[in-house]
Amino acid sequence: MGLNIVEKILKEHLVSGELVPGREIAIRIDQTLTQDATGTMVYLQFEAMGFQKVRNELAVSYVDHNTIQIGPENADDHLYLQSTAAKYGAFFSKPGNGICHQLHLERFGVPGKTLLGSDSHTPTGGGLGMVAIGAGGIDVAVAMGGGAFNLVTPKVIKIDLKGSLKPWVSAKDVILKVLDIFSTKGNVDCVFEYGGSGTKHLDVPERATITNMGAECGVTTSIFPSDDVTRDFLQAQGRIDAWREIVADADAKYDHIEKIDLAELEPLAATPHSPGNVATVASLAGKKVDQVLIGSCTNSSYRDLKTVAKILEGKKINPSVSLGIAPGSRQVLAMIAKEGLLEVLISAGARILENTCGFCIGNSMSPGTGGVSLRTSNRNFEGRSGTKAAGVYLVSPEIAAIASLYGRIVDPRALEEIKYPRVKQPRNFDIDDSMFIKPQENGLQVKINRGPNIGTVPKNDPLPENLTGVVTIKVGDKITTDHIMPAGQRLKFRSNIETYSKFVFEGIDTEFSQRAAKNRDAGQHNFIIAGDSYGQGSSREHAALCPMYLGVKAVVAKSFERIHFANLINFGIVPFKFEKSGDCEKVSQGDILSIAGVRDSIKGDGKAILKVKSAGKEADIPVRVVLSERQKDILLAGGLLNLTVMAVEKK
Ligand code: MIC
Ligand code: SF4
Repeated sequence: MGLNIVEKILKEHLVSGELVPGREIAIRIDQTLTQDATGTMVYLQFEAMGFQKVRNELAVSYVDHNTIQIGPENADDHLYLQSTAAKYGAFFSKPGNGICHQLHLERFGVPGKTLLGSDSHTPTGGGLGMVAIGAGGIDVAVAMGGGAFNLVTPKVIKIDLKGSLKPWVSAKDVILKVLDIFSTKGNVDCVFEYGGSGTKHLDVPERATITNMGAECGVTTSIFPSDDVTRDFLQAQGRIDAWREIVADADAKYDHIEKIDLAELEPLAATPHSPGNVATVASLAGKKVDQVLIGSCTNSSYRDLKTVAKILEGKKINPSVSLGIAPGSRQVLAMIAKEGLLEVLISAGARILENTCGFCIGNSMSPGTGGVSLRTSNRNFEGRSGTKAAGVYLVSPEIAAIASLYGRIVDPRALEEIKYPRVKQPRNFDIDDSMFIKPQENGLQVKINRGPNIGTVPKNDPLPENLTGVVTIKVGDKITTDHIMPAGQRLKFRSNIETYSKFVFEGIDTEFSQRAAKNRDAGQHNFIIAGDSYGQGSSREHAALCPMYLGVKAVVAKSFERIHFANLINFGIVPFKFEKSGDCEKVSQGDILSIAGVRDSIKGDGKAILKVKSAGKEADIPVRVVLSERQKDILLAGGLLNLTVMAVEKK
């Protein structure tokens, strides 16, 4: 029987288990990437687990999230990361080099390889035909130590593309269409595999825009074939040797096939406050816009910025708009500078921003109160921009550029005064790898630079026999890890769990952290009750690590998203699901809860009874957590760190 692309690559990397959808497998990880906001914890855990050297083929430590450097914290992190990369054998990408996903695509990605990254947009590498997966930091630390990565064998959904995009419609509209079809929930343990005759009309950066934002659907990853288009990209990056063809067999099987005719798509936007709220640009036309931001790992390639420059050429932006542009990498910035396009952007009135995550993670360029911000990034969760009372719309670079000229949303297909600039991939990209620092030969002698912002990894106790405590918070559906663990102005505390944990759920309930710490200190366990799709969005393991530090022992939800589910287990928090989702309504914040014999239930089939007590209310609610044997061991040990340290000590 023929194989699809995902099966081919997983088969080549299988360490244990069977490739049967729904079953847990372990795969070998060739490449890893980390970024500074999650990376400090990755390296702290790598050290705490007793690893001496990076053992996978390639590890790259990028600095792209925290580059604002107000106060010493960010710089402390950078120095720590530079010294750990040198000591343990990773490449170090200096701040200013660019955004991890764009850089990895340009300089390191290899078709057919596996890539594990401590960032949810790692699937950007799927644009090059890699199985590229986002994970919690500790899973990446294990992979860097040579360990396998465990995942549920995904169902493979084929997205069959035909035709080609019309003027003013671009890759962003393809993925917004996919989000419109599949939404942001219910796609856990699936992969989108793109195929069909339409793929040959999308270049690698366009494919990467599409695979990048598959993360918003909650799929494990997204992937394109490695074909002539891939070869041309690698050739233009001076890396033709990295190319190999990987296409699906003609008789490959899929769990589902979704057909999209590229020629039928129109410009789309995601409206506040979810990437899944998709509307046509035509239906939003006329909406006044205050801010336009172009960049992020989704849409900051040479193609994107050149398109924007061609639209703005010879024109001035609308006086009421603030336009910010952040190139994805130094390569992109250098190329648009050399070709005079940077000058075009500057004279149009754009603010040129550093080539980092910047505005996307809310640590700069927050819009004004009540403002409307049009962005080419991938997430528009409430408050992520740094302004809760702002509306963020996600659009293509084309729609963003046009809006910056008119001061409102415009469907450009009807415009006669501006011709659509179709930008082609250059024959050769500019190559200058001088901001990558290679692993050092005598690395082990390097002294680690541990400034005061570099904390330690908090310890957890093994899971107790019984859980008793209170519902410290009850939240609704689609709670993102941005809700749980805000980034933006709090981002600089990522390496310091004691301080960072003061901000857990800050945007929803400013007193959560104090309440939880008080319960913990009184010997009570904290419970979180949640609705559907708990833990959407980023991979930040801090959304499990900080609650663990505050004494949270269980989250009981209607359903969970993949990375966060794994992170909760990795930090010894039991992710129970309601057996009947309607039971969620029977539990309220402040209720007294208990689960007797939780260790036995974990050892067995994961079924347990959640006893609820509060004034005038008593209920026994069936809950369950379905776990692999490996996950059971992790939870019983109180987390992956405890388990790995135990295993290393035994050796
Ligand atoms: C994001 O886009 O939310 C981030 C910031 O890149 C996160 C990682 C983090 O929180 O550091 C992600 O996507 O995983
Ligand atoms: Fe950075 Fe934004 Fe991409 Fe996350 S989504 S890696 S914050 S650019």
